[in-house]
Amino acid sequence: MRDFLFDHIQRLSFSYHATTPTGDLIERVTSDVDALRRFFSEQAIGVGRIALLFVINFIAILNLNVELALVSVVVIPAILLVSLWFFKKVTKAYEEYQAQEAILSTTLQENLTGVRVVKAFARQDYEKSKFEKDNWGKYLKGKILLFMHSMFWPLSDIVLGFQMLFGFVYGATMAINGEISVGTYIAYAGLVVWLIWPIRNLGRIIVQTSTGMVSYARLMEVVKQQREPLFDGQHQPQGAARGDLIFEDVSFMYSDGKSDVLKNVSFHAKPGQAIALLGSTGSGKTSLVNLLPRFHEYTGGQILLDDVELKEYSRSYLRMQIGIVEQEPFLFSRSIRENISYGVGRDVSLEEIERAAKAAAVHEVILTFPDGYNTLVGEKGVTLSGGQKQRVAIARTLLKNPRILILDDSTSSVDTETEAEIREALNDLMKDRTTFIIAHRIQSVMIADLILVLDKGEVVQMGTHAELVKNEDGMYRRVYDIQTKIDAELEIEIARVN
Ligand code: TTP
Ligand code: MG
Repeated sequence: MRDFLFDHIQRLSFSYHATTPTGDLIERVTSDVDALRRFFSEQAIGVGRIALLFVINFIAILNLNVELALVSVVVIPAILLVSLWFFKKVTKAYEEYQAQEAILSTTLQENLTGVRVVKAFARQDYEKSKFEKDNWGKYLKGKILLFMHSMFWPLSDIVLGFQMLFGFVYGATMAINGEISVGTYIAYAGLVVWLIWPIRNLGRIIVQTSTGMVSYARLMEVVKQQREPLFDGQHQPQGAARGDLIFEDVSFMYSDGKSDVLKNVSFHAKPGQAIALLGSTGSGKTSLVNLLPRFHEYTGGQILLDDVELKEYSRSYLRMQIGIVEQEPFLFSRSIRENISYGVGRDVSLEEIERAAKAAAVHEVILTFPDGYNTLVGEKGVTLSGGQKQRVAIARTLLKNPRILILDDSTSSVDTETEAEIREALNDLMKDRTTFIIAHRIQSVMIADLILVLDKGEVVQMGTHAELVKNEDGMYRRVYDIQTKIDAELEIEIARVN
């Protein structure tokens, strides 16, 4: 079950993950699966035992005397009713308890992930009291649950105690009146205890089933989510794509968004060309390139890859053809070697990995680590700087050898010298691929065959560097002027210091 959930959650869409707290999912995969397992191993087995004991003893008493047998089970409907009533109450209380626990694990998970932010803003006290509040909420919910159980037990025991007493008195009266023999009465007294025991446990099982049902429902909520179909496309080309991309009037809005993030974007990227996207933060650059591997579906217009609409391709095919170096790359807590060869889909030699690392200007850095390429990244190993992470991510993408390469701001956290180094390496690698470069520095985009200047989701300018620079009033020229001015001032300053 847990394995299934893990696989399932990995296959859900981006928008599902964007709106679901990680802590909540962790809670469902761990605690709820456990509750369900406990239910099956402890309760479900008990049901058979209870039924068997009840039937055997009931038949035994029936053989002694029919009237006595019926008298001994009159409370069963009452017990059932009370149990069902408690079942409903406990279900609700347990639901709230689990929901609160999920809130608590979300708080915990976010704080651990964001511990640097918490420290940097000196918010430990705030976060501590927030956690305490959530934890206190869980404690109260747990107390309510406990209280319900502690109400149920004495109540059901009292009812059953009266039942037993009633049976004894009734049987005794029958014996005194000579309706049954004393021997029968003694046999009855011995058996009735074993008739009450299963009834008592039936109540317990009904009440405890609620926890199993709640966890089951919580798991089903996740299971019912649509997986992102990976192989749905009709069009499945055999070989690699050529990388010819045409955007026609493409617009796009996030499923939870209010307005279009991209508006009527049209351009043509020919195979092997480099397309640069320039624009202020939030102008939609990342959103635009994320449409290509179908992380999200565009809402208007069309995108053609090699003259076939993108929606015709399967996601798995597109993702094989497209390599992305993300804005904030993520590395696993595994060795650097594993991180670089991640997702290549074939065996790769160390030479290949080294070649990719050299191209991404990170080979030298890796050699300075204690175990070289086998050094672990993250908690148990070295901590990489932002720029080093990005370069490892570039190496990873280069090794995948995609037809379409997307570099989302991938040189933003490296120094100018390293950037030039990477750019040189990339120039070679970009040769036969359609490449999208998202960058803020003019130097990174001026080599592109086509530059798109984005503003609030619209393409406001389009052309080569030479063309765009000529337009004195254009946004591109403005950015260019500012950047060259800063660079010039910087050079003067450096010359002065030296
Ligand atoms: P982006 O496409 O992320 O903007 P950007 O990549 O151009 O910006 P940056 O240079 O900082 O990387 O976002 C465009 C708009 O879309 C922005 O207003 C936020 C919005 N948005 C969503 O509504 N949902 C999302 O999941 C994302 C990623 C963005
Ligand atoms: Mg971005």
